[in-house]
Amino acid sequence: MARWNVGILTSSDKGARGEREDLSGQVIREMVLDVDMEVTEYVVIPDEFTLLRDTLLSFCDEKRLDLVVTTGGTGLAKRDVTPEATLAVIEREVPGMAEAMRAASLAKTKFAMLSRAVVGTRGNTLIVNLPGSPKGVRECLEVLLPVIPHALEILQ
Ligand code: MTE
Ligand code: CU1
Repeated sequence: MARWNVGILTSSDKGARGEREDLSGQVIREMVLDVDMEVTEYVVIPDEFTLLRDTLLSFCDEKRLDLVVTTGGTGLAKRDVTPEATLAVIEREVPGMAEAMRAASLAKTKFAMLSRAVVGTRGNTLIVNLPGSPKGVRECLEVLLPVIPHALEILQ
């Protein structure tokens, strides 16, 4: 059994309608496996604030996951509301983690400055927003994953 339980929340209107395969969710699944984590919850839902917020609440308070990784909905499109839903449920922000992934991403693409991704904690759960593209997910998780097990240990 893996040490940490992870939930993946993909925020995508097209994905929820079955019009787009969730490659970003797959990248998250593969990458967390390497650091003693197991994906026990996985959903693809449309970019709706209430749905996102309630799913995050359920992942934290009912499923009691150690880590929730979201992908998508962090940009400037009118329907991008993942950061707002995350801010509605977290108790404390972890700005350094969001800053670190933005800084590292900025070295690869100028468009990284357009992600409004938030990282924070609710109870014993760490919530991490990632951008929507598989490339963005990979580049951001590469930065955060080496630090996340230590973060989770402190959070217990
Ligand atoms: N970060 C990394 N590391 N790599 C990327 O390719 N894409 C950016 C940015 N962050 C990107 C990235 C782009 S183009 C956008 S619009 C924003 O994330 C927001 O993406 P989202 O709306 O899919 O969450
Ligand atoms: Cu973009």
